[in-house]
Amino acid sequence: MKKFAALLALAALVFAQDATAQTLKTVKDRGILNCGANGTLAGFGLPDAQGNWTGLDVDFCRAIAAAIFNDVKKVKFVPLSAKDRFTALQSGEVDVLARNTTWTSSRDTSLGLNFTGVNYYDGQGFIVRKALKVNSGLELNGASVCVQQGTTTELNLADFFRSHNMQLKSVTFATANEAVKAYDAGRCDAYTTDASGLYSERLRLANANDHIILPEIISKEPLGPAVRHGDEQWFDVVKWVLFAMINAEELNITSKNVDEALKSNNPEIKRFVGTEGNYGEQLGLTKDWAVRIVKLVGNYGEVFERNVGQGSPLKIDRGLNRLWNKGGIQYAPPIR
Ligand SMILES: N[C@@H](CCC(=O)N[C@@H](CS)C(=O)NCC(=O)O)C(=O)O
Repeated sequence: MKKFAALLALAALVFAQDATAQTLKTVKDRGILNCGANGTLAGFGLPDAQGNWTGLDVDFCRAIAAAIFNDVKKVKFVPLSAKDRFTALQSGEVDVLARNTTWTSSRDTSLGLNFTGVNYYDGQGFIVRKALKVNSGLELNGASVCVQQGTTTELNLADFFRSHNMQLKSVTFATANEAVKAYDAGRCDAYTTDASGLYSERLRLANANDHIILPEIISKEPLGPAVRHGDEQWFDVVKWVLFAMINAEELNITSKNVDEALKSNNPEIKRFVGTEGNYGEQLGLTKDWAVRIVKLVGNYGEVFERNVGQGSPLKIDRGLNRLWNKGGIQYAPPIR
């Protein structure tokens, strides 16, 4: 009887997993990927007046669509606030969340999410008016700091001041827009967020040159895409789309030369482009899954430079986001 109950429990578990492990099929049947994005952060996720979206995270969702549909238009971008982003993913409103979201232990466990990697290694910083004559975050004792609710930023800010025995007057806002406006209007001495966000938001200040970004980086903010717990296949697909973009850069495969790569005799390149092995099929995709990504969206370096690097108004240095063999920490497991 005990054996039977155990068998029943196992069957229920298998069924439950099977019942939820449907995201790739759902997306294919629907013919469109629902991508939870930032709707107001230049460089990461932002639509223009015509509704054309750009950004590092936006391009990541396009890469998933390229791998599945061979068509980057098959993505619906759902703009999400910091506060609402996790419920949108948990409830199934979006298939993937790619919205400058920090990978933390509680989000990875109790929120029921799986982070699929890191598409931007970031850290939290401060911006202040030059007129304040402050050169370090450690000189901010007693300062008022504008910050956004529902973020790791809010928590790190409190930690930083407490650990340095400094008095903090935090002024919180629901959106970055409100927080930046308040800072620009002089309601706070400083504004704090992920350093990438500081570069982006600085573009919106009335006189960007009147402000400086302080040198301290007070936290680790590994930003990455996330999916729901309970669907291993979908987790693998989203994870390997990111790894394919990073591997493409390492193999010097770009959107410009990917057709040449199809003729290569290099075994690593052959596995990448699908002229050897069935690595795409193993993911539930096609042989040319990675070629589609690079051809239609680009490799990681191309996407970085276009959205946040030298080809963008943000002009952020690659820094930690250089490949592991070029002095950074971006690293992807091999396709084999
Ligand atoms: N990486 C942090 C912060 C993410 C975040 O939401 N940052 C703000 C400031 S850069 C933002 O994107 N706000 C956009 C908005 O509220 O529209 C986290 O995951 O909690």
